[in-house]
Amino acid sequence: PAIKANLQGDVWPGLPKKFQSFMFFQVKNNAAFKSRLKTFIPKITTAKDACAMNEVMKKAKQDALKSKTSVKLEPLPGINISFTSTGLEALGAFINVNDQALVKKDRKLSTIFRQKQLRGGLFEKGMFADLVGEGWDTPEELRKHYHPARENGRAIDGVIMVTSSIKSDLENKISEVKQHFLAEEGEPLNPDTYVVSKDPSVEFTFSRDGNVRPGIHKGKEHFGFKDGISQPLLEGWDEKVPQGKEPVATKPGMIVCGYDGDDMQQPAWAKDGSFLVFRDLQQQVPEFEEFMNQNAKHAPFTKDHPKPGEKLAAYLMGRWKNGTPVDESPHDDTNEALFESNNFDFAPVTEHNKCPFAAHIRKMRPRADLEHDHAVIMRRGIPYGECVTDAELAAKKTAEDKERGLLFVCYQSDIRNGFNFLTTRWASNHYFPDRKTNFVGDDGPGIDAIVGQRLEHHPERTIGLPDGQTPTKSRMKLDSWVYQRGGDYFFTPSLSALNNELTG
Ligand code: N7H
Repeated sequence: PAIKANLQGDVWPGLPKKFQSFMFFQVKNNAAFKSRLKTFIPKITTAKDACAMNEVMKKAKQDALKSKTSVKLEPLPGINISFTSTGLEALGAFINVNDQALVKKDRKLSTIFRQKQLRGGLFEKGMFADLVGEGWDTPEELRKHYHPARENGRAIDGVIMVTSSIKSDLENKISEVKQHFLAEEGEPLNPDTYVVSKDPSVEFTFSRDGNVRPGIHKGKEHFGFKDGISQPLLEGWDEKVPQGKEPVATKPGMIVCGYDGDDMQQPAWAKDGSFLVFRDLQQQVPEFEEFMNQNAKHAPFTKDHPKPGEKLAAYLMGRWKNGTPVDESPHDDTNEALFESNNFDFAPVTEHNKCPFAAHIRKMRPRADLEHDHAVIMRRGIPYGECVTDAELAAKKTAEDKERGLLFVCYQSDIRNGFNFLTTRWASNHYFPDRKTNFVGDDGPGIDAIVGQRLEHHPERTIGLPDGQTPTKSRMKLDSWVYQRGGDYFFTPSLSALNNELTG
């Protein structure tokens, strides 16, 4: 099948969304789930549908510009579905290769299962075993919602993502999804009055809701930075973007299974699928602001700057809050032409006089720091929670009853070489980007201030800051403002795999 009709739309080109609900589920009755899933497939939003929806949005924006009115909001609802390894197991399409009893019982069967098995051990392990197992995450946090201790292992079998530009429309879609999987067979479609089956196919165990921030905060995450500026452009899939907004192109196989750039040699049914990582990341906004205001005076580059706290925040991020790259404009964020610029690569990469080596965007996409991109992700997250209040800012502390952050989502063809690599080998590793020797002391460029995590034997959380000297003498001790609250590893199959291997 043509790629666009076979790929789920959130992977690429992305679903337009103002509101998004992540409905996590456990499979309760394998056979019922399989048959309900079969009839659910036509409701899934493909890449082709998403391209058409993006065109509608583009046109609405153009019309609004022409007629000088506000953009007419269309609901443009989207639905995608992804599974953990236990979810695929429930559909009989994945088997735990560590199931030695089965391997012994039927060698032939186990060979068939092995051929069907998705390669990439982290998917099978899940986020809890991976990140708690290695000591990065604390079990208490992950257990709260996502991994309540369950005798028989993993707590989540899959997630249905529902998106829309209009809240009431999102709510209707959620009810439709629930009815589809929960109602007695043959119930007429009426999400308000259906009778829940005595033996439902799944249980929706919990959900997480995100929304694009309203008004002037639109497009900005909770710390106030413009987000969604830089994404890998897939070679041959994405149109070329205008000069000055051009990130390094990426082989489609880095993101979507079965294409040039995917070395995983997955079974044929994985083609046009992608691995999804979901991570619930809480942000402490007043604490972040307070740190910047207090510590800006110790930064080497804030003298005489009108907004010292903002400048320090920009250096930790690699972009100013309005998107201006520090590499292109280290002292000033007023040139509108740079607000969404991707026209930089940190070269010359041995000099440390503009963007810090360990700034968030540099750690996460090192551009010229590496000879070629070898770990790339497609980000599709959405903020959650209320905006920070004036009272919290005045108190310099997140209120006890408030939680806000990012429902982080990314896609890749290999979790180890994507999310896991970026988090553990780059963000949390003080010595990356490597081959930077011009520091005083041995602690390298430093930790990613936003998402770097620390193991006990690691150096304390510090970052090297450009100070006009070689070697750099200035290091700043950092706090943490982003806390993991749980998540998991999923696979987002193609429409043909859903139709054949998973429900056939
Ligand atoms: Fe990051 N932020 O708003 O503070 N991120 N990020 N991220 N991030 C980026 O360029 C943020 C997180 C990447 O191509 C921007 O579009 C926050 C994780 C990558 O130049 C901003 C959180 C991971 C890029 C933020 C968070 C990444 C990127 C600049 C958590 C991966 C693109 C906007 C709460 C494991 C780099 C832009 C490039 C950019 C923020 C998490 C990765 C503003 C708040 C967990 C690859």
